[in-house]
This record gives sequence, C-alpha cells and structure tokens, in this order.
Amino acid sequence: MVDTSQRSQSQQQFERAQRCIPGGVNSPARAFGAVGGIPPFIARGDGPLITDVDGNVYIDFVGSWGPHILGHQHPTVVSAIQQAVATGTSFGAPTVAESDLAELVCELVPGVDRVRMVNSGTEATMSAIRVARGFTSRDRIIKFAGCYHGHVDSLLVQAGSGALTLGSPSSPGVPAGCTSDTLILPYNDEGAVAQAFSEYGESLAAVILEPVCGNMGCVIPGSRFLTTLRNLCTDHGALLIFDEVMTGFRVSIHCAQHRFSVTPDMTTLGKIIGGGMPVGAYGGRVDIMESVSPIGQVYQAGTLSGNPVAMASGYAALKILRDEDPYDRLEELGAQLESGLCEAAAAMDLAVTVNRVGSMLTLFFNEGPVTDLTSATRSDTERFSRWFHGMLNRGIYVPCSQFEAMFVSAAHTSEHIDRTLEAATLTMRELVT
Ligand code: KE4
Repeated sequence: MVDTSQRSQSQQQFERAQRCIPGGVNSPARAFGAVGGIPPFIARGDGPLITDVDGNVYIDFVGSWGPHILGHQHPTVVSAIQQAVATGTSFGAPTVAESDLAELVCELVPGVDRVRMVNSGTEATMSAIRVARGFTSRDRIIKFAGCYHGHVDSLLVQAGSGALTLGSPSSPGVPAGCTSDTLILPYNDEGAVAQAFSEYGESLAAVILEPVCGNMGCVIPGSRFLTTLRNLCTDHGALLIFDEVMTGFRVSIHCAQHRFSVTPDMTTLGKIIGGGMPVGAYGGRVDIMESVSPIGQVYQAGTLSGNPVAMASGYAALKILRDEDPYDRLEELGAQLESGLCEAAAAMDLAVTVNRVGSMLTLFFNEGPVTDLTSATRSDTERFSRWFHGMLNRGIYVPCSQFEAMFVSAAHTSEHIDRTLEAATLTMRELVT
C-alpha cells in the first residue's frame, strides 16, 4: 500500500496561498470543501500521473476536470505549444491558427457550422444564451437541476417554490432580474418539460443542458429525453443548446450529439478543445451564428479569444483524437474500472451505483438508480469523503466531490486500472468495517 498522506509542503503552500487568494484556490472545486483536508499542490503531470510538491505520485482521474483525455504532457501537444509560443503569444489580430481549429471543430461536431472561440466554458454558455435570446427575440430559458454551465448569472439559479416557477439566484451578487427568466426542471423528466412548453412554449428562447450530466455526478439521459427536447424545441421555435463543455470530444470524437443521435441548434465547448490551454467555444447553425457581431447585432468579444498558442494546443489535441481514435480503448478502460468497482463493492455488500458513458463515470454511494439531482443527493457524502481520502492516501486522485465525474485518459493502461481497483478494494474494506 502506498501511503501518500505526507503533505507538509502542500500544507505550507496552502497556508501561503490563503493569504492572497480567496480560499487559496482560483476555483472553489479545488479547495477540498466537500471532503476536508489539505489539497495537494501539484508540481507536474506526466501521462496518467501527477506529482505533488511533496513528491507523492498519483494516478490521475481528474485530468484537470476533463481537458486531459490524452493524459498530461502529450509530446505532440507540448511541441505544438512550444512552436506556437516561439512566434509570439497573442496579437489581437486574426491568425491562421484560429481557422485551423475552427475548421476542425466544424468538421467534427455535427451541429456546428460556424464557431466562435472564447476563453472558458462559462464564456461559451454565457454567449450562447445571449445569442439564443437575440436570435429568437425571446427571454425565457430552461435549464435542469443538477446541470452546471459555469458561473453565468442567468444560470446560477435554484428552482422556485413550485415545479414550474421561474428561478431565484443561487448566489449572492446575482440580481433577481438575472434569473427571473430562467426555469429549472428536473433532469430526465419529460413530463415536466412537456408541461413547461405548454405553459411557456412561445416565450422560450432556449433549453440548455448537459447531454450527459457530469456536474451532479455522471447522470445519463433517458432513452427518449434528448429526442423529446429536440422535438419540443423545434415545434415551439426555441433553440436546443447542448452544453458539451465536458462531453465534447470526451464521449465521442463527434461529441454526445453524435453518440445519442440528437443534433442541437447550438453547442458549447471547452476543456478538451483547448488541449489543456484556456479555450471555450460556442457554435451552431449558420443562420443563428450570423446574428453574432460583427456580422450580426448580438455583441460578444474577448481580448485573448482565439489566442494562437491555445489554438495550436487544441488543434494538436483534436487532431490526435481524430486520427488516432482512442475511443474504443477509452471504452475498454472505462468498462474495466466500472466493473471492477462494482465487483469490489458487491463483494463487501457496499451499496454503490456506477454511472458511466465511455471514459467519464461516477461511483455513487447510493443504492440507485441515480437519474436526476434528487436521486444523486441521496448519496452518502460522508462515506464518499472517507472513500476520497482512502484513495488519495493510496496514490489515486479522484474528484474531491461526490457530484463530479472521474475521467480515464488514453494515457492510462489496464495496469493503472488494476492498481486503482486494488486501492479501491482496500479502501472499501475500511468503509464497511
Ligand atoms: P469553465 O468556465 O470552468 O471553463 O466551464 C464551465 C462549465 C460549463 N459547462 C460544463 C458542463 C462544465 O462542466 C463546466 C465546468 N466544469 C467544472 C467541474 N465539473 C470545472 C471545475 C471548476 O469549476 O474548477
């Protein structure tokens, strides 16, 4: 058993960081708030491994929360970044690299015929919502409980008192007016969607969702859910937006929209599209995207959008995914991990549910099934915290929340999965004793 519980350098760095950065982190998800303890400060990544400042090595199933489907420091991606940075970093002017990546995205994503690059998934979803509202001249939007689309004001919203009431802000600092046109529905609830359309249909600008949810843990769309949304949006003139920031190029080289055979009107992208560099994107039908400035009236802009270094990184990563097609192997590794976790838990009569699509999966401490936020939040989060620390101390780095997804990369091997399952068995045994 590897004991990586010694984290003195990380502790010092965490104390230092907290003196100048809120919570010591630049994104709350990293602060271990849900599990407690000191987050390891990471010094480097190599393939499927990360090493912290105390020299502890971990098998990484976070992958920077999704971008590293190829593993850390893929040589071709690193080389593309080095070559790009050798000619400058940013010009605030058009570059060839932007067209290279845009053409590849339009080639790979069925519902994208025009695409605008931005710098994060949040920027992508914020922009897509504005474009949908501008294109339809409507204000109301539907989102689903448990789906996260970044820290966009209109999407930081909690369900109103009644099932069909418009939302109220879920964060201080968001004015009620920003969320008063946002309706929150239960994920996978086709009846609630049909009722919402019958009540609000002609005033709806868009429906936005994660086609496979990763932000309440991995939750899979029911067999008719995406098709139902597609048909209702078409019938009522609302735009269907797939937030594929997490699923894009993760569950298929052609995204979830290809895997589930439902084409949205707009798609938002992030994470993998940047190959580890800050890139987001939104795109869709030509008629919709031609409403975007400078050719259209909907304004959206960004100093570093389409940054040539980030473009080169994303282009290299997507080309590898397209040309080397690791998806069958990602499926095999994901299946090996899923079945091993389920077998280990069953052997100890430990109540778990594993939801998986390809190389993204979540182990819920929950009898199951887990199909929406209500069922996901029935999970035993105290038991999850013990699981998390047991795995961390055995050199396995999983997401620090029950309500996130694990990611397997093309750099993982069957041996890495076997080592992970050995650690899982030891950790689960601790949970049941
Ligand atoms: P960013 O602004 O963090 O690049 O993307 C926001 C976003 C949008 N849509 C989906 C489906 C997402 O999953 C995300 C961000 N995901 C989280 C974790 N699940 C990022 C981690 C973090 O916030 O630090």
